[in-house]
Amino acid sequence: MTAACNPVLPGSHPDPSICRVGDEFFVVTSTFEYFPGLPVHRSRDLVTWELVGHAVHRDDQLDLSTVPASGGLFAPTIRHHAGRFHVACTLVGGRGRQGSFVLTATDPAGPWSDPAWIEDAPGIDPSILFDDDGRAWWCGTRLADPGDWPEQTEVWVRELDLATMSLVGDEHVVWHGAVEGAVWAEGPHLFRHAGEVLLLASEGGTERHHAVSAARGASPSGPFTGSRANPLLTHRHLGGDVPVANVGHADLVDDGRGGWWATVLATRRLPLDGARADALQGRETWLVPVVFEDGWPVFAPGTGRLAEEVDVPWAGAHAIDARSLVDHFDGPRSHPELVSVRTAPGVHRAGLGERRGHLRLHAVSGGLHEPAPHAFAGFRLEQPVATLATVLEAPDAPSPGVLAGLALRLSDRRHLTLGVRARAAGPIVELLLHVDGEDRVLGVAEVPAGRLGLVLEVDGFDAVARVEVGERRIVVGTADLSPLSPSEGGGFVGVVGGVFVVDDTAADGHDAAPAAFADFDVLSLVH
Ligand code: 6LW
Repeated sequence: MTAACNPVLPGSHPDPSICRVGDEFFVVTSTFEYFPGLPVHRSRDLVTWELVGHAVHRDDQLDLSTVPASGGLFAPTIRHHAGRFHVACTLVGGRGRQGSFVLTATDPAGPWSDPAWIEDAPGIDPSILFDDDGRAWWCGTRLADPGDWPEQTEVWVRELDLATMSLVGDEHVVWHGAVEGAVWAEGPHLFRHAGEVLLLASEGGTERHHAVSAARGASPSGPFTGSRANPLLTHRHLGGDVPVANVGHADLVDDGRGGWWATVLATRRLPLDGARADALQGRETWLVPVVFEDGWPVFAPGTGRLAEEVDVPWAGAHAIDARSLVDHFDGPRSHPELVSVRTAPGVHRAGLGERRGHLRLHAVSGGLHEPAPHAFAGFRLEQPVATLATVLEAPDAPSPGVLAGLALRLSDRRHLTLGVRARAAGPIVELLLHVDGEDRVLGVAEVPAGRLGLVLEVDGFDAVARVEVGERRIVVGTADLSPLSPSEGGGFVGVVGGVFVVDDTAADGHDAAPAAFADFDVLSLVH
């Protein structure tokens, strides 16, 4: 088939930005508190995509250790200029350095540079236009001060001096959104097209009212005139009972064959109690065909809606299956898709060498509810139906404060754990749902010490938790996962499923001496 299957980057891959270099396309997405950050995916045909690297792949590039959940690395932009990839992004929150910066690399697989911090660049969602005349222009969005209404933001533009990586010349506020009263004008990108400058920006907020609009002007610094067809792409008028919603944050690329494409973020919606809620995957990356008419982009021509299959006429035939992600922890490096929560030196990678074939996680926090680095390694939940599994040893000796096992994590405030706890009376496996400061016990099973399999079977908003002891399969409990839906639990990130260990006798923070550890034989996420 030659159709791209949407979402082209399933699982939590929000705020996509795309560029083309020769016959290869590159997409970068936002990652918030997760490390490594800012994955770069590559495709030759827009149909099959592979992860080639992360723009944030070293602990010393940026300090994520104290960023809040859904803080950290916000919407990035990727562009290629003078032989180098440039990723512009913003680090939000935490006690380390914040603000906007640029990372560069000649090879998207890395190494990526240290950040070049851009002074006097308030706000978020930076983007760079490398203009035809050799000049470069920076644009971003920030809260309007004073705004005429709350949540009003403004898109601003300044020239970027590439030699010094600093902003020069006058600042130009060019856009507040297409409609009077628009909130959260954001995700701006400037393009040179047919001799004019095209401004693409989203508005309405990243949830139900998300929408993409366009404006045109003679110069990157404006003034810009909006399209009379704005918003050019949205699902907000379709109501909540739709399989795909929250459509926005578009970036554009020409395919070098006369065609145009956009990447956007969108959320799948699944039935819940007679209505729908956002799927656990959160905001994902979708591909949308684009044509230009009278100088304006037309998104999803003929329908104006995102489609699950998008025909790419020049792509070869491919079969695309839902992927399984498996790490047996026996290679020299961990699986490239494996992510950890906040940068925690030595936590998620030190384990590999200590016992070949195992991932050893040292507890660094007392609980996954803490806004701290966690001893956690997981994969994005890419599809609504998935099985997450691991194997570990239930210890003989009691260690009541220590819990180790599987977690489905939406945020610090919302997660499900299936964990082993070693008490004096023998080990137990507990199924716990943590919601806003409260642990709900959904099931407990007594198990013998020794090797155990832990399994979480997820189907939409339902989960079944099992423990496997030899040939025995014991159901520990079932869970309603709807509190982990991003539309219920909030935030910018979808659910990540992985292994973890916590020790509530451990001091907070990653400088503490490791109090406890757990060895995991495998982590598998079968979709
Ligand atoms: C991002 C902004 C947004 O910076 O949400 O959807 C913010 N839009 O553009 C976090 O993803």
